Amino acid sequence: RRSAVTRAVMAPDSMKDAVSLDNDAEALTKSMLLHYQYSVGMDPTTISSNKRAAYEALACAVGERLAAKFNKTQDHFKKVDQKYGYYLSAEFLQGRALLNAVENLELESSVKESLAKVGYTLEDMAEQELDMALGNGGLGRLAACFLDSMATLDLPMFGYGIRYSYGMFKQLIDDGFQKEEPDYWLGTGNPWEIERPSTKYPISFGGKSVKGVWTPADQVYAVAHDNPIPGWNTDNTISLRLWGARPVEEFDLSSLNSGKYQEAFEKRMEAETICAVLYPDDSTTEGKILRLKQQYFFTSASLQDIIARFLEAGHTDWDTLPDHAAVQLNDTHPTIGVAELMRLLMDDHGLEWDQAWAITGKVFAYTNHTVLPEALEKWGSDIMEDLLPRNFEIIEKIDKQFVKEMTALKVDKKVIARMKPIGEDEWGKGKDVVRMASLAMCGAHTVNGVAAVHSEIIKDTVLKDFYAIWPEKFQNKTNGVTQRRWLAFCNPELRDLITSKLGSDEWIGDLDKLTGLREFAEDPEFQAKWREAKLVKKQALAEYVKETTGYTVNPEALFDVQVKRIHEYKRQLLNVMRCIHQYSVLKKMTPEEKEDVVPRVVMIGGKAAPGYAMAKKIIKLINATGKLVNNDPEIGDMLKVIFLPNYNVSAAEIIIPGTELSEQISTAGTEASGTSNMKFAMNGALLVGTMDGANIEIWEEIGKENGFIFGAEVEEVDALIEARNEFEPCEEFQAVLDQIEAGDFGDVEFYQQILDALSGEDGAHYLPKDFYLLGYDFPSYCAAQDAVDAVYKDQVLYCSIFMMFGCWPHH
Ligand code: NBG
Repeated sequence: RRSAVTRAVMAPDSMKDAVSLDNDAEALTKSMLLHYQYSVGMDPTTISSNKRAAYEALACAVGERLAAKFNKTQDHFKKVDQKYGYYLSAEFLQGRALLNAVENLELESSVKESLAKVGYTLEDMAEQELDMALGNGGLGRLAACFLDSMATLDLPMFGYGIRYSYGMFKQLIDDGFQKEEPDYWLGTGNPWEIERPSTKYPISFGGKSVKGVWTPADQVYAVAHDNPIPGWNTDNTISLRLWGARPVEEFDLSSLNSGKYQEAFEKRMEAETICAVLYPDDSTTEGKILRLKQQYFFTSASLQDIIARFLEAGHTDWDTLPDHAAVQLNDTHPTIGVAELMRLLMDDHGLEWDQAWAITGKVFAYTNHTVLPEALEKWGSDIMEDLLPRNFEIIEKIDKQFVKEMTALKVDKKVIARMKPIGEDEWGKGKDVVRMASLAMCGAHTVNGVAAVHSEIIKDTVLKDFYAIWPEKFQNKTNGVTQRRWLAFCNPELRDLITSKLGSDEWIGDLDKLTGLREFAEDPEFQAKWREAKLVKKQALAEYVKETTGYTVNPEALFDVQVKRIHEYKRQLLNVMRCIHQYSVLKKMTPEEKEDVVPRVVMIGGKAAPGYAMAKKIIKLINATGKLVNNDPEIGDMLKVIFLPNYNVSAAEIIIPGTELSEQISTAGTEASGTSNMKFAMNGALLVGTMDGANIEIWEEIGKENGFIFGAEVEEVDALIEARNEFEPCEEFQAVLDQIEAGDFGDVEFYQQILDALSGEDGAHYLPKDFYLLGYDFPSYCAAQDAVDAVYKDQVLYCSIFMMFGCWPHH
């Protein structure tokens, strides 16, 4: 976009004063109107009738204020020449930018005033923006929250990722089934990014490498796109730098001249394909070559950029690179960076192996986000060698060096064989693979898990062998979320209440300050206000439910929510099975018993990976349950079961503030951390869950007596899985299975896979029978839900407990 500054140069003299970047409503209105005319290119008299164009003009007006701070920050960084932190992530689940920028820049009242003049509200404008959904779930949203924190904490950081043209697919629900639609989020333009066509790096693929000299077959350019990320209560505005792919040669003129149009544009198409689409997998990998291409593409570009910044600052001593750059690898996706930094240091900058290896080992740190072994990426050695022959050569040498080192340490040969970066694929086939987690373990100085329990589990499971030799590399960094987006901005009612009680809004920058509310947890007046604030958000959520599903729900009912990717280990199935059970219980009740029921709306939302059949069947079962229960006049408000379609960041901003009970019910030991548990807690929702991930730390903080904890614990799980064939589930659990089998929810054949997974013989499904222990945990889950009902009946008690959650300080 063109800036208002250049515009003013072209504009008549009378307009020259209109470029003030002040934050008052007058200055902002002027900017917006100028942009409406000159950046968006619209007739000024139409602004009140063209919402989309008005949004674009507003985004430009806010965007240039962001850019001013951004420039100031980058300038400052250069002057100080400090150590930068770099967060390399294949996913950034940013959501919308407008409200976040408006709030962080403290523009809310000016923007509202400016918009009122042209007949809009801030919500009208916010709705125009498509979510920047360049991530799948927790891992990508964590990256986005980290950027927000880094900016707010005044840290000199950069985020690096991929500018996908298509983000996370849009989920439609058609007759209860998930349908996917591509998310062409850039189709309406992105007024927030700053494209930098001159900041570009060549990225090579294929060809041959002979004795360290790589002759690639293909090359593309990675072009930088900066997305400014503002901090709260600071000028610090950092960049999320996303790489887009461009062909090295625009197109082949000779083919074009001879009429071969397709051939002429082939290279362009090939380049654009690299960044075309986000892989919609969560916690599992899709070993497609294109994905490796994407990973190498953004990792190489980022490392080249990091080196360029180091050189530009005038540094000549390579050994000091680790004093100027710390690179965090978000999961295994960017771990090819270990080989790539070696390549850049040796081939482009002439360093010897040993020096390059010493530097590399001080630059990288690696975060592990899952213990599901299928999510630790492995690439066929043949694929790696074909696509990145020079990097493969380097990995081979790292492999040899590792074996030598381990042999010297007298590590058992078999153990070395299963640890080394290149080895046999244990899933059979005897094919050699490159193990990306192993490469990360060799090349990084530390590895961290994302919650205390998870960091312990990786030492005993997926990274056990490495823990035995390098215990000093292991750390924990429990996940966190930003209270700006997830409380202050999405729940202004609660924000204002908290601020008025604490007498300051400092907690928006320092969440520990929330503990100051604890002494008021039992104060009736404060409780009443808290409930009022919650009711406003529940009403908003009820409207959202109506709009997106057509169902009417009662805002006085208990709002019970589980929103996250659909996965067997997260056990949405356990949730819906309890709904089915509860439905039977309600059906059998006398009118007197019914009087005593706590009305509940159970909401479940989330996307299933398009190729994950089981997850898609679970979605259908939830919808079918809703259809049966919600239309039963005997049930009325006592129970509603709702599937919330197309769960994404913007939906979460409506759903989370309106929730009273959050479901975090994964099988113990499977959910690395979870992050929605924290967002719900901040918004004062009770938590029903297992002793898993960060739930454990939340309860440690607020007191287990305030938790609705159920289910097997980590230490018990292995033995229970082992004994699964002897285990007889309770009658109630069996009754639910029988109902499914009786066809109450439609086609039995369709649900057979679910039935097999839960009760079939081993081998009926690709995992052992009831691998996730739904049968075992079912009774204690139901009991925990009854306990929630009992507390909910005593609104004063309920309120004091959920205020304890609201006071949970994040670390
Ligand atoms: C996810 C875990 C979550 C965790 C987020 C962020 C992957 C591979 N892992 O439990 O399942 O909260 O990462 O760390 O997406």
